[in-house]
Amino acid sequence: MKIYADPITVNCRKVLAGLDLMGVPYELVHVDYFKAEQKAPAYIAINPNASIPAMVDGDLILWESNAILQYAADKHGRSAVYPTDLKTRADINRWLLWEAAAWFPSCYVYLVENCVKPLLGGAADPAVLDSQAPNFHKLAGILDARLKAHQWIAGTEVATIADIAVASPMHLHGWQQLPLDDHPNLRRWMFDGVEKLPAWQKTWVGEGFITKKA
Ligand SMILES: N[C@@H](CCC(=O)N[C@@H](CS)C(=O)NCC(=O)O)C(=O)O
Repeated sequence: MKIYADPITVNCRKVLAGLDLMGVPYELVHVDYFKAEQKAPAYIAINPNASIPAMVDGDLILWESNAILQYAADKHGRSAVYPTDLKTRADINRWLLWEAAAWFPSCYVYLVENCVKPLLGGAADPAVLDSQAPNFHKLAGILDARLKAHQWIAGTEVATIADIAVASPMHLHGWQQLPLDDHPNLRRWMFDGVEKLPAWQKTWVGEGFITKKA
């Protein structure tokens, strides 16, 4: 299984951490995001969206990070991290869709304003952050309520691909300056749960979008 990715990005870290969580081997093909290699014709032939990540496994080409995790877990029978019982699976699928459709776009605003813009020599626009804040708190409140009753998102004994997927858009939460103070269960899950997972630590990304600790 080849994974085309740049480990610094949200959706690439998601796939790499998820594959590590499930213990599935892969070959990383580095696509340099800041060199815009995702826009090169050779890569667009794999992923016409010109976005990363993408996966090639034999004759199967797959893009969409959550679809890659679902496929890898099913192919390798990793039912602990992607349970097969009907209701738990439906619940996890729901959180994966919610992450892609609602959570990632909201967290991404903070990533762009507080990380990417300053890194490129610009400055965050407070008006953009202010206008996103109500939506962010609505979504974070939904997640916080779920985590009040559960250690992990899907109510399982161990972390699942739902935890990795939903944590990924906030992977640089400090640098993103995500307003997490009002969401204690979300904080506990992220700080004492996800960030303690070896799979998460192995795919560490720090301020400046660096992937190696000094
Ligand atoms: N829904 C897609 C989103 C992929 C995506 O947006 N990837 C970003 C990096 S996290 C990207 O490559 N964006 C293209 C660009 O900024 O040029 C997925 O989950 O795979």
